[in-house]
Amino acid sequence: MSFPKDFLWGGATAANQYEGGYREGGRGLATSDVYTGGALNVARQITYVLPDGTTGKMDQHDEMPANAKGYIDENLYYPSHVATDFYHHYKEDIALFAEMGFNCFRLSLSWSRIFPNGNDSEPNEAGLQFYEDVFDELLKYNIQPVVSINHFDVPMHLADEYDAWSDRRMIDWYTNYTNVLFTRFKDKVKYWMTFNEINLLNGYPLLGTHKTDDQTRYQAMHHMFLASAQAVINGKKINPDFQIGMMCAYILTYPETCNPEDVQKNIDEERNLKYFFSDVQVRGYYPSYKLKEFERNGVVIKKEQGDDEILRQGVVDYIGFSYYNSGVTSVNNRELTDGNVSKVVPNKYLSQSEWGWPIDPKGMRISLNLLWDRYQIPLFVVENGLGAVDSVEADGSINDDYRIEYLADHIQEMKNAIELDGVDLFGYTPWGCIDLVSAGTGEMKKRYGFIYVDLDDKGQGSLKRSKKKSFYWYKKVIATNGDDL
Ligand code: BGP
Repeated sequence: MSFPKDFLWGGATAANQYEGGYREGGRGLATSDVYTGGALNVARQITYVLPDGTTGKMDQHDEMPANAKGYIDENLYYPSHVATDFYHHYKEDIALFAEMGFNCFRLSLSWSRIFPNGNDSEPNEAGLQFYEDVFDELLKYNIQPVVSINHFDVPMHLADEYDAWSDRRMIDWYTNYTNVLFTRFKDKVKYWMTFNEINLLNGYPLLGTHKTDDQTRYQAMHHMFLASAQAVINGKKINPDFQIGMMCAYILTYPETCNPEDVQKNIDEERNLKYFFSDVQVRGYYPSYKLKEFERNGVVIKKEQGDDEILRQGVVDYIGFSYYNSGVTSVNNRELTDGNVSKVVPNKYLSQSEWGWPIDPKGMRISLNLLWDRYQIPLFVVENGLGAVDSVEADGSINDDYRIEYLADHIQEMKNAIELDGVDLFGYTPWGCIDLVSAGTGEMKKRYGFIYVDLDDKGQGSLKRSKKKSFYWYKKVIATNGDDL
């Protein structure tokens, strides 16, 4: 046996990088609307463009004039404003996903599309209707929606007024949001994930807090753990068939040498970067190593009565994780290269992507095994892929053999994990199945898709969709249930 016959094959996206329509249908502002060249660059002053080409300046929180064509900020393009415009292209895009044979599709919902301020007393019906239309369109082709409830942003109002997740009231507002989703979509969505890459969230805009010190971060994280657990508890009451997962960035790291110092450092690093988060969400309690660390560093988590019980009851059904690359840990902190999410020591055994991310297919099998051994609950690879510059040939073709090679090698290792190790892996949604804006850099030129979107780093382009070579390849992979890579 290789892939189980009901294996989920699809692709993954996120609202802030793909959806666009950022002020349409009553959507409120989100923190993702004001970061530009990547998640950490926050713009304060925005230049808007009027139909006659003249421009004006405004503060990031102001409303743009009704007749403005859009925003520019010097050379930076605002990822979430138009992005690659799923909002207006969803039917066309879903038809293309169906043509590839997807039986699932991962998308995130924009909280501020449903609750414009994040904590309004009533949801915005136009926002709910938009997602309902999207789900109906997917279901028409027998494509299961896989929903990330929150991916890398927070409604702006909550960040501005309450410093977002540092405020305990966020739990209630998130609970209200998830209750609305679960109730409205109980017959249309089975697979949910509470927070995208919870282990990477810190500061503004991702967490919506203005401070990044440990005390703020871990208190905010405590609120998120409770919000996630409460969502699991409530969701199961609304539909016991729901599968509600956590989602973490699986940052695989190897000790650089067999020096026990390197090995210990790697254990610490792995706990710090990822296991702390999955330990809480899968096991339902804080791990001892973290409690000791809090003690040493003077971090005091304010808890209320009943918190521990909620964490225990609200454990997740599965682990969704992203896997792109591995890193190396060393006690010798020499020469570090930038691998986006963490500083890594170069691994001489691996080649790298154009963005310096080490390419490590075997690391996929290793990650699956480490997660399976540690938790023994089903796994879902919800992001994986190669960010690369694609070129469109004169005849319109896009020959992305490098992407095919990367994905084939990683799928082979997923297959090995199932076949040779007995890992319970039930789905695969490679990242950015259609081109979208990069979260890490804000660029369009860093592409992951099977489907090309005509748009450049300045936001110029027709948004026309075209099929890359990898489109036909992935279609064949799905048709043969992963046998023909
Ligand atoms: C993950 C995020 C995604 C996505 C991906 C690729 O961390 O969940 O939102 O963007 O990384 O990263 P990048 O866009 O920086 O290439």
